[in-house]
Amino acid sequence: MEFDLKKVFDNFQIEGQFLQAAPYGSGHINDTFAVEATDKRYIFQRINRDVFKNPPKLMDNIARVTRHIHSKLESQGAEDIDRRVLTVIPAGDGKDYHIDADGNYWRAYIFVEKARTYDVMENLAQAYEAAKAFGNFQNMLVDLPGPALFETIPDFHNGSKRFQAFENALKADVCNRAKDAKDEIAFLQASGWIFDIFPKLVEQGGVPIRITHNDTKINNVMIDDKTNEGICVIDLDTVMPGLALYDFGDIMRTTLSPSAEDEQDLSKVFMEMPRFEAVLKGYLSTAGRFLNKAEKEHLAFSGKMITLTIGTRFLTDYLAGDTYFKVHRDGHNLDRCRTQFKLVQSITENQEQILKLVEKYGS
Ligand code: ADP
Ligand code: GN1
Ligand code: MG
Repeated sequence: MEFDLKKVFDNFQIEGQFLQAAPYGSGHINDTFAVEATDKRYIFQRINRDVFKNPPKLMDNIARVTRHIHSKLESQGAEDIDRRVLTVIPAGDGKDYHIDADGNYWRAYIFVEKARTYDVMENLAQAYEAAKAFGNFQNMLVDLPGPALFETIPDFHNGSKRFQAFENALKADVCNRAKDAKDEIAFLQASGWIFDIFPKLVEQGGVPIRITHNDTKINNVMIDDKTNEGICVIDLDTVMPGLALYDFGDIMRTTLSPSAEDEQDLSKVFMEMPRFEAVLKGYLSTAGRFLNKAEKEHLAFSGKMITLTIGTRFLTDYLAGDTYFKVHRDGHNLDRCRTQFKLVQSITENQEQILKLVEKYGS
């Protein structure tokens, strides 16, 4: 789909003049563009309406969260604040978004310069810093005033519902693809029992609902080019009530293996213990301030849980005909599912050692 970015740009309160725009990044959900203007660079995003049903409320969440972090950083005397938290640019009418003539919802952020995102962590220091940044992000939102944030995607990490959606997609098998995913289907069907564990912990009162990011994939944190610091947490569409455990689980999912999420050679997909140690230490260095005992104890299990859940979503989308995640080749979602399930197996094989490290650093 082609968009007139200059026209979109002109609907935002930006002093500079539009120069050029190009598609940017490797996110699976929104349409993202880097826009160069005469004053500075911006990120423009067309919000995915199939995924996010209520963009105004979503943008209200993001405005509240970014303003809160902004004022916190200000009171701490932090420098470079617009590289440390996303800055939402208001549209001409003062709203946090602009609706174009075709009904598309657009938003604009200041481009976080001299930093980048990585789909795969290049070294342990980056892994540590990224995990630390996500923990810090949660920590800064512990005292967000006002009513609960809007749930932008209901039941986002509800594994039982994700499993149910998989079963429905399998039954319908609209693209006749189940025959190509027999092993993955069998693996998942044997693992369905896992999904009840975290919701039960919440029900029993041990694990609290907090304000969490809910999409702590490693390419959702910008790493400073010079210092390697996790300078800015981005992709705030799913910041809403959730479990800290899911956030740590997704950090594990996207850092433990040296391979890409869509690696086709599964022999390259396995967890490396030093990577786990780095993210555990990084996350606890900030989140350790507010996590309770039950949360800390269950960190060890969170990676397996979320990796299975995301694998389930990839498999479901493959069976349903690739309607949710952006795909760039045939079988892309199945490839992604396979890496997730392979990683689940690898985590399971290393569970004892994982538990030992959690006991060492988390108690
Ligand atoms: P999606 O929801 O599709 O994953 P993201 O919000 O994560 O979209 O953005 C996609 C990519 O665009 C990110 O991984 C990052 O590389 C880049 N990006 C997003 N926001 C900014 C920003 N403010 N400054 C610089 N790069 C950004
Ligand atoms: C999506 O938006 P992005 O690419 O950072 C997805 C996550 C998945 C992830 C898998 C809103 O994240 O839940 O874990 O893909 N985001 C949404 O790579 O569904
Ligand atoms: Mg993203």
